[in-house]
Amino acid sequence: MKIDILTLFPSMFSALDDSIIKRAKENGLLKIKAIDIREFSKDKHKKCDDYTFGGGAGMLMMPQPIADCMRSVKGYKSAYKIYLSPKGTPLTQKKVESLAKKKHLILLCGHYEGVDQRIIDTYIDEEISIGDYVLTGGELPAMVLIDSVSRFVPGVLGNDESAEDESFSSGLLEYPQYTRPADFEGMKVPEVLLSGNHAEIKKWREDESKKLTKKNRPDLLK
Ligand code: 4FV
Repeated sequence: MKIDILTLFPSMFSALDDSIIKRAKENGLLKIKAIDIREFSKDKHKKCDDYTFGGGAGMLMMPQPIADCMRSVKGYKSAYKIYLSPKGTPLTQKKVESLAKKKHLILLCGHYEGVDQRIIDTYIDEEISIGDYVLTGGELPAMVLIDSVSRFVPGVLGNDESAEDESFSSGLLEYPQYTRPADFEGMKVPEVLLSGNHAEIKKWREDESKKLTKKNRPDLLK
């Protein structure tokens, strides 16, 4: 999968240069590139933001640097172009799995109050939000999207890591999990998990998932 990121802060994406994503980049499974929008500003001072028409607090990212940056990306017309914004559709595991089937994603990261609407109307296929709160920029949401989508790109997760049987894969929250030692500071692992009785274990896990989902995410049960 090819992922191009349009951002005013390309250095933030060094956070992806570790662990699973780093390995996937080295194996050529992921081609991730952060492109500095400011390099495309035609303003003599490389200005990329300006006041909003109609007044109102805050600045907005100007259309020209973003448009030229977008058009500089090879194959931008056929890529699936996403703007990370609190006004977008929620990023869910279902959405993540559908995005993981795309060959080429372009992610636009906003700053200040956001970007000029004409960029969204002209280039963006979908606005996506990672949650109902306001951040200082779209970079962290872009990294959240890249990390979650990468897990579904074949070969990115080794066989000891699995995207199956986890929270949301069954529409429920995942059951509690334990590893050695069976007795940690007097706290014991539930007997059923040591029983080897897979039917019993499966039942216990389903019950625990339902219980936890009812407690933390009753909306998922509806
Ligand atoms: C956001 C979110 C988010 C809004 C103003 C960037 C900020 C600034 N993006 N999910 N929540 N973006 O808060 O995706 O431009």
